[in-house]
Amino acid sequence: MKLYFFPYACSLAPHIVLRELALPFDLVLVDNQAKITAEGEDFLQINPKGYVAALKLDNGQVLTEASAILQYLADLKPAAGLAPANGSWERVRLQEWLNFIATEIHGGLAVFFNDAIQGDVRALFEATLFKRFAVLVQTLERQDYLLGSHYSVADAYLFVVLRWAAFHAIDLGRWPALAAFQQRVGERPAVVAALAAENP
Ligand SMILES: N[C@@H](CCC(=O)N[C@@H](CS)C(=O)NCC(=O)O)C(=O)O
Repeated sequence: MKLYFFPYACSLAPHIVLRELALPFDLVLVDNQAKITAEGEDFLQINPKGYVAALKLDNGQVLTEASAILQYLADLKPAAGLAPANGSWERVRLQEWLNFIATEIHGGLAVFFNDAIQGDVRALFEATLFKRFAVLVQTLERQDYLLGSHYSVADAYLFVVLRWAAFHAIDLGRWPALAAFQQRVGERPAVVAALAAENP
C-alpha cells in the first residue's frame, strides 16, 4: 500500500493507524500546491479530488476520505480492535464520531488555514467550533477515548485535527479534557513514530 500524505495534514491519521497495525506501507509526499508527488506523478491522476489522504492499494485501487480509509485499515486487522465489528451498533457509533470529526472539527479548524478568515468572521467560526469542542469535552471528561475506555481510529483522527489548533493560536489548555486527550494519544508509540516520520 502507498499512503499519499502532506506533513501533519489529515493524512497523518491513516499514517498513525498503519503504524498501530504494523501494516507494510510506503509514504509518498505530495506537494499540495503543485499537485505533484515526490515520485514525480501528477497527483490529480491519482486522486482527482486533489487532496490527501489517498491510499493506493496493491490492486491499484485508490481510496480517499479519511473516514473511509481509517475504517478500511482497521478492518484489515480486526483483532487489533481499532474499530468495532462491521455491522455492529458500536460500529455505527464509530461512524457517528468519524463524521462529526470530519465535518465539525476537521472542517471547523481547516477553515482557519485561509488567511482571509479574520476579525468578526473568524470570531463567528470560532464560536461554532468551540460549541463542537464542548461536545468533545462532555465525552472526554468521563472517558479516555471517544468510544469509551478503548482507543479507536476515531481517536487517531481527532488527535490529528486537534493538533491544528496550535497552528491557529487556539490554546487547547482552555479545554483541559482536550489537552489531556492530546497528551494521552500523543504518547502512543505509533503516534510518536508517525510524527517523526513526517517531520519535513
Ligand atoms: N474530505 C476529505 C478532506 C481532505 C482534506 O481536507 N485534505 C487536505 C489536508 S488535511 C488537503 O490535502 N488539502 C489540499 C487541497 O485541498 O488542495 C477527507 O475527509 O479526507
